[in-house]
Amino acid sequence: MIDPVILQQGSDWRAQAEVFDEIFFIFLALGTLVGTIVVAYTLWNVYKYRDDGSEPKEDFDAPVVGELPTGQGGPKAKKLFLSFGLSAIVVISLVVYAYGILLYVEEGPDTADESDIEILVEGYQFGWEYEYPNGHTTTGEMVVPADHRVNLDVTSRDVWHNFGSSELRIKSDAIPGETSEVWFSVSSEEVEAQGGEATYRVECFELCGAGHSAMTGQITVLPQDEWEEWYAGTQSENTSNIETTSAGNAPSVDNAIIRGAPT
Ligand SMILES: [Cu+2]
Repeated sequence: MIDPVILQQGSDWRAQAEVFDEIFFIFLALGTLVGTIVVAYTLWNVYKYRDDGSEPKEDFDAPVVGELPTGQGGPKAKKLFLSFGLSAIVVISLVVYAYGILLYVEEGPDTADESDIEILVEGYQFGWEYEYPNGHTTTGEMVVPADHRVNLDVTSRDVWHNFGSSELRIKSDAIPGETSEVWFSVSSEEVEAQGGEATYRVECFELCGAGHSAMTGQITVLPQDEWEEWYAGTQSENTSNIETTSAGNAPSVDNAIIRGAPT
């Protein structure tokens, strides 16, 4: 069903979590560096130009309120243009870098399309229903294979919801009558590291009613072969050990809350 060669390429993809962690680290590091320089330079000037009771030097060219401290091309002008220039370089580099890397987050890795898993996610008050390509549906728990790009088409049955998993760094509006797309991929190394089955908490990120806080779910990532076995079992009705429900048959609020409760 799925080409193992294509699967192998998948392990080189970068997960959104890695990308966002990198962006966070670079902004934190640069922010700390620039902040340290600015604060240190300020303190140094406070010390250097402190009032020590002596008479001011006559040739001291003090800044004047309401005037740019450019001097006449003197040392102050150099400082001004140096600080503007360095700031511009830092800011422009960050914009270009962040924009480029966020395009990857938006588009995702290039894949051979047949290896992608397409899942329809439908939010309802108060839970999540997932529909797989073969028409099988689960509620609460989404089961996907490792090393594949998983494309989610997110929509809602009733009011505005927002589907997301903090650990996977994915988040997408769930709006009635509209579909928003988001993708994710979990490597088999990560699945192994989590003991042969990786799980991620899913939450609703849009206040949608009384049961909003209980509107949780789970993404379970299985190794390729285990997932194929599970998926094959879903082809025939009700053979899966995952709770199933037919589309359009919305579970009651009470049931959803019980299911969403931590176990
Ligand atoms: Cu919701």
